[in-house]
Amino acid sequence: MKEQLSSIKQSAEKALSGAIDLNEIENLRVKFLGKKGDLTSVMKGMGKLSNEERPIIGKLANEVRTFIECALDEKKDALLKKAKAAKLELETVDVGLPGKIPSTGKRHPMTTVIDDLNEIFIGMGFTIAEGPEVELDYYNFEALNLPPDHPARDTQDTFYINENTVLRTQTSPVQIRVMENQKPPVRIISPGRVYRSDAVDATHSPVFHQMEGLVVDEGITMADLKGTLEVFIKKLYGEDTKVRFRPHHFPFTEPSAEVDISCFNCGGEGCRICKGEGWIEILGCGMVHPKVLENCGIDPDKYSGFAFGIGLERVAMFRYGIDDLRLFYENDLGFLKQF
Ligand code: 2U9
Repeated sequence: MKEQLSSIKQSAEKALSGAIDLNEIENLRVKFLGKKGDLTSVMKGMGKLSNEERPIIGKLANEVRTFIECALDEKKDALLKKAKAAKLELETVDVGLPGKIPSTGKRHPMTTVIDDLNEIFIGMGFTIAEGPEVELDYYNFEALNLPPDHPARDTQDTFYINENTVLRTQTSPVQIRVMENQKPPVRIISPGRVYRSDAVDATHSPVFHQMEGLVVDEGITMADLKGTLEVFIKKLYGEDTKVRFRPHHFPFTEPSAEVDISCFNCGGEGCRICKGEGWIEILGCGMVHPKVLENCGIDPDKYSGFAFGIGLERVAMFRYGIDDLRLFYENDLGFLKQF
């Protein structure tokens, strides 16, 4: 039995020295010390020993058990330490390596244009007003002097949510809502997304951006309209820019005008950008129609106002030399990274 015990000790020692992972250690623990293990089966035979031999073999068996237990623990510790060292080695940070530059993105050219225009008007005492893009027919059309069968509704055909609800075709409904809730003086701009039922091409899109402005107070005249827009235009296109007001018609303003600026490319000589005209149309405007004021509960005999609207894609296209509107909405990083 002595030989058996010493052979178990030796083979445990040998097996442990070759063990490479914790799984193997656990298997060896079962093999040597488990209920059906080598040592247990030897000890089961101790009953057959003489009274003299039993304590000697018992002591020896205990020593072998303790030896194997210690060896298992030591090997387990050594393997754990080795694994930890390998993990640390793997996770070492080389502080000398160049850092990764995070991709921060850029502002969309449309956002830049809106921010610039906001800033100009805020500097002139305007505040920014916002409102819903899904709008009641009443606010988008009727309150603006466009009853259901008005022919001008054709040029502002939009998307209907239901009979009374549309995607707004201009930001004017924002101003109607402000006037309903606020007594004059009113001095607001409303930038935002608007919708029209247009097919997509280089100069049309069913969704685009515009900014409208509205001033209502006692004694507001066409001179205020012209002065305000001239200051705005010169701030945006430079002090030398000439401004021209051409009579026009809008249902919500009377009188109405379209505004041209001298071509920023050729200074008025005529070129490819202004199509030889020397002038470029940039916005529409007029004195708020008395009926529109009345619709908002504002007395047109006491108050008057002016309004204007400017398409922002056109401003951005001229500023950045972009000839296709679709580029603004395609999310092509190659395009967007240029701004
Ligand atoms: C109220 C009363 C009147 C806003 C105005 C225009 C003229 C205009 C176009 C410019 C290019 C739309 O984006 S575009 O296609 N807009 O020409 N807009 S007057 O008039 C208002 C607004 C609100 C209460």
